[in-house]
Amino acid sequence: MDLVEGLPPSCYYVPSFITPSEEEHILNAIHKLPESRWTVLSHRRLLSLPSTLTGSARDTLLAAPMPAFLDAIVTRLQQGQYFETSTHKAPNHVLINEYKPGEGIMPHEDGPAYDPITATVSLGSHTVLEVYKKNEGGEREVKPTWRILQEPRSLLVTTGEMYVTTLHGISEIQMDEDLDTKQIINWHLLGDRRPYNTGQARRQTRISLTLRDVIKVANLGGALKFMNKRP
Ligand SMILES: O=C(O)CCC(=O)C(=O)O
Repeated sequence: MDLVEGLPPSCYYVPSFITPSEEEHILNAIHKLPESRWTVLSHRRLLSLPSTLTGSARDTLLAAPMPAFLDAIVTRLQQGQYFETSTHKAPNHVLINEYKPGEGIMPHEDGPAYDPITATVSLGSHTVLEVYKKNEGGEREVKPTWRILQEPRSLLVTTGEMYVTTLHGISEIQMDEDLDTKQIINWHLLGDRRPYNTGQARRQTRISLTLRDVIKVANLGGALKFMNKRP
């Protein structure tokens, strides 16, 4: 496995996790989803499948299959044994985020509703994920300690210590700068450094797939069978 050295254990980066035709197939399927399924925020839009989490703590998934257009990714994640230690041994939920150039996500933690394994596949554009340590008081440090370049079609897996001891976010910028072996922790693992060799890269629209295993799953049986229809 492609462990990202220099980061707290364990973080894996896999370039070309999916092929260009798989990327196109998945993007087409996402673009066919009804506009009404998206939640539009000021700096990105997002969509949860099979559904958003419910319950008073918003930590429960209503049992339903993952979308069929993610079959290849889910199978490959299981083959790679990334979810070997998680409750259901496979992701059961995907959060789809769409970022236009200049959009991003505030530094945050992924929280206790999920097993501590996050698998992110990037579609359509690269981005740079910024990872922040927490100080002794548990607050996040002002500057990121690490920057991870995620190429289109790559996989990033965050588990273990890294999941609980750090926060991650994406700056709201159009152009990523300072891209080199010193400043990008996974530089040596990139599949193709050529687009980044000038040290700069302009972002395009990026769709990320964040696959996770929601710990609590409610089986509501036949009454809600219609929710099991796979997009
Ligand atoms: O889009 C990304 O790569 C990050 C998404 C993220 O941090 C999240 O969904 O919690």
